[in-house]
Amino acid sequence: MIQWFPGHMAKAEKEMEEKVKLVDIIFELVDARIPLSSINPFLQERFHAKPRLLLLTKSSMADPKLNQVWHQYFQEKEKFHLFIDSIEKTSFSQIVPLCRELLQEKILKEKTKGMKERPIRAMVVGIPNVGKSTFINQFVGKRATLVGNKPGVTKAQQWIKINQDIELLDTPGILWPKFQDSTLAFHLALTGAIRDQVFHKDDVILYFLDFLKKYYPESLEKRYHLPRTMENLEILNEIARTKNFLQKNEIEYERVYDLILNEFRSLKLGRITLDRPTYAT
Ligand SMILES: Nc1nc2c(ncn2[C@@H]2O[C@H](COP(=O)(O)OP(=O)(O)O)[C@@H](O)[C@H]2O)c(=O)[nH]1
Ligand SMILES: [Mg+2]
Repeated sequence: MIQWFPGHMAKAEKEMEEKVKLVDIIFELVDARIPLSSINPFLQERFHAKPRLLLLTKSSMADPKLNQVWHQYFQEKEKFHLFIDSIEKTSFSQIVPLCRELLQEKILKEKTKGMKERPIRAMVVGIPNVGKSTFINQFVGKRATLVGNKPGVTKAQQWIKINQDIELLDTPGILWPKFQDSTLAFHLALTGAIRDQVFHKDDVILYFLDFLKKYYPESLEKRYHLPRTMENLEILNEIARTKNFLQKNEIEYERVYDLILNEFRSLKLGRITLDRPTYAT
């Protein structure tokens, strides 16, 4: 099991707590390929029931069939979720309407109090590498303007006005992933949510080969022309031989691991979703 003790995280979380107070809604970004491994189940508890919109990023990298399955799952559990892709801006136009729906009561309350209509204030949170920066850049686009500091906010905090309807904090809150079990940790490692240096690559790759054999055997066959029945070590050796990853007749396993990892991350193995709702509980 992976050991990982981030000393700076407590401080970062404290800062985030302050920021959360300033917003109407939290956009929690999760990776559509690992919706469970990348979600923070304690977010709402922690942040005083602040409304949350779950945005499943990189949905164009995830298995379309599994996107459907996950959609069903969240439909029952969490009505307010959206599959997006920040590169292609998929479903971006649905974000504000969903926010309005989620915040309906609050908006109505302010209206009946005679308060002037104001933009919804949102902030982005998520574990590393889910696409927070990419989302903010793409959501903001070119037309947005910096709003500057709000009165009463001690710490310099930039707000970006997206349009009349919504403003976004310019820096995201970084959440820490959970390592409840090794499957979860493997999924985080494969998608790049935890850096390559902190896990044992051989464990991750062996897990991934088993996973491919079970759920995506056809991509193993298509990409490497290797049968799904082949032993993992044999698979690694075969790939090394084809790619000529040999040094003085010794197989360079590190290079094979990196190749497989890169091919998964660059979609050369197809659109693959790692998390399945079966171990949802
Ligand atoms: N295809 C695709 N790639 C994405 C998406 N969002 C982020 N990425 C890629 O994922 C990587 C991490 O994104 P980044 O925004 O830096 O993540 P952050 O650590 O949460 O800020 C980058 O290589 C992005 O190009 C998305 O919606 N679709
Ligand atoms: Mg970032």
